[in-house]
Amino acid sequence: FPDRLNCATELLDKWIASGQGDRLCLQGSDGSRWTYADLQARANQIAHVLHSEMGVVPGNRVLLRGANTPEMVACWFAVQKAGAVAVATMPLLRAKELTQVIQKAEVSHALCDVRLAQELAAALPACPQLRSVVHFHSEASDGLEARAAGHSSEFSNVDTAADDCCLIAFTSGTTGAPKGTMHFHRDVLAICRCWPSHVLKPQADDIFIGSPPLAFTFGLGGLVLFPMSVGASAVLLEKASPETLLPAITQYRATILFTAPTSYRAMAPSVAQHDLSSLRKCISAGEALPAATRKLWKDCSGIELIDGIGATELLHIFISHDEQHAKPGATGLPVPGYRACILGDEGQVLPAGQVGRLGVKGPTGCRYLADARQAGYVLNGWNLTGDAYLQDAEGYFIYQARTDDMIISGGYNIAGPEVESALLAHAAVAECAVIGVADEERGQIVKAAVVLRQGIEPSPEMAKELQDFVKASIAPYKYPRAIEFRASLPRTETGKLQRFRLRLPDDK
Ligand code: 3SK
Repeated sequence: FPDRLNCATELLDKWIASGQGDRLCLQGSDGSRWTYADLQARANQIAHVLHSEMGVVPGNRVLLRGANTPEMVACWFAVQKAGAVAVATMPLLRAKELTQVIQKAEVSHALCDVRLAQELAAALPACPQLRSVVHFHSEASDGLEARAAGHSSEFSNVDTAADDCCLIAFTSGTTGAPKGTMHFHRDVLAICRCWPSHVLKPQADDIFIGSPPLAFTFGLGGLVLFPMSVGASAVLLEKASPETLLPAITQYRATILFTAPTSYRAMAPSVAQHDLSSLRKCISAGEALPAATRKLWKDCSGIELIDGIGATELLHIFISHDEQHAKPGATGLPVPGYRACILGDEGQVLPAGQVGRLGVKGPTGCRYLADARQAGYVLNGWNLTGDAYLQDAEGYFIYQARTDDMIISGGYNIAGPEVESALLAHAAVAECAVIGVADEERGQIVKAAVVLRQGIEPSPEMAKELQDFVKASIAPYKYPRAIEFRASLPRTETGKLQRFRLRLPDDK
């Protein structure tokens, strides 16, 4: 990349400059349809508001708080154009969590959907550094829409450096205090050239749709950056769930779907009731894809899932496969541009077949904002994602567990996700999570938290049936000696399972 680079110029302005501004870019749940020229004009007006009314200067951190809407995307590009740093937050965050983010990122300005204003207002007394908040989707005379209307739809983008920070994405991970990961303008463009170019291979007439929030870099890439990098369009659903996604695919004739394994599993039984003939690619990421879920989706929809593992620290997906190279149980191969290996306890590279810590290197990588945990994430230049993997003889990477999800029971190492995959193959199981719990005799025993499909009642007989089912499909010593039936499982805002919460005494 050249030394001077602004990602808004490359992803948005270039389409208008090349005479393609009237291509469809975004569709919103409210029926709105934005062309690339509409998005540029709106982002330019908002950039003026940021610069001349709110006093934003290059390098300021601007909090963005909103659901997946075209206006939210316009705000994101306006921040880039103004040379500031976007700090997008999950819509569900509460005042306490917003306070942590604002303080940690030293946020000075905010653009907030008026429907989510309450929690931000509650955070303000503890955040004196946040000087100016403007609401969007607002009819107020001092709302963003009214302010933007008074400004030109032309804006000269700030001349940023390729390695100026342009976004800070927060990850709560599955444990611990939130960490801010810093990414540069060149990182945003690098992820568009790696996984989409080599694995997804989108076309200009593709219509992207999906569930991840734009504040999660999985959603930012999948629903904004990747479609815009090829001049395609995206449907932004404010309330995406397994129930709303299927009819939306039919309604918008969507061609590329981004969502998580749990969502594919929940949607699969209803696929036949919907016209999904437009759909050509389905991407699963956000957590490990169980082989049973891959098979179920293929059986019900006829479409082979494209699996991938990414990380907020690395911005997007770094190991994946296309439909022709899918291998049940394997996440895939390093995405061109990235390298991956399996590391032993001393940091040595392990041979094929051995389980160790996944290490990744590439054009993007972990830069925590003022956080001592940086030292634990990067070893000899390898980003340690916190996943235990093995590589098979063909070089495929096969997920074992999060490094802290290994269960040691009676001297055996048992990977919780393997037991989960075995349970998920049973038709009665909607979702499950497997953890190790302390046991005097065996050190730990395998315990499964199970959510049954609607209409199936928990009972001791059902627990026994599930235990026998697991014993019949994987080594019997791995079967869950304890089963707890639950109505739901604890998850992060990005949908990741929080197994640690199942280990807390009172989590229900
Ligand atoms: O797999 C993930 O969790 C992820 C995180 C950030 C960006 C993309 C992905 C798939």
